[in-house]
Amino acid sequence: MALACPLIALAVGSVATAPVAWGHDVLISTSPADGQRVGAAPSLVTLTFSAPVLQIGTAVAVTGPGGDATQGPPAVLADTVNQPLRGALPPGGYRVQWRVTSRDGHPVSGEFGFAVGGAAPAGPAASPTTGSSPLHWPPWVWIASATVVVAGVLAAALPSSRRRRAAAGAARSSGRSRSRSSA
Ligand SMILES: [Cu+2]
Repeated sequence: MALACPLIALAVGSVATAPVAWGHDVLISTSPADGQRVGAAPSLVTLTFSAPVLQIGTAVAVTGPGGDATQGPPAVLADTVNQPLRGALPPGGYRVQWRVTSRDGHPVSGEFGFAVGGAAPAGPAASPTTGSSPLHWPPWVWIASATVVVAGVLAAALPSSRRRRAAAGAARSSGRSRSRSSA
């Protein structure tokens, strides 16, 4: 049981923390907006979330005709993330790929595009996507997987004598059914 106890604790713990998965933050708006065409190159890309996000794990990549368009790291200010851009960005389509850490500790990510000058925006004009984290499985998945883990641990922890008896019983019954079917 020395191995079994930590496994059971892990399974029970994952069920207990599962409801937290429903509280992650979402992207509310961006500047420039997804699909927007701006006349002059912006000096910042701003992302606004539904609640303050954590400082750790924030990443914003902005790529355009000249490659990487960012200048320095993103700044997290409560529910807003500002990514400074290089000066004199060439006209064309720009693609923004972002990732932040929600208050509940889960990563949230997505991408969008905007254009500088007359060019078409780069990237999908789709709504922001949420990174697929295993922590965002619905609760029933957690309960089912935890049940399987606990059942497996209990089966492995059965005294070997009981398992031998059970195996012997299974062999006897399968032998009986074989002889019945051959008769
Ligand atoms: Cu979450």
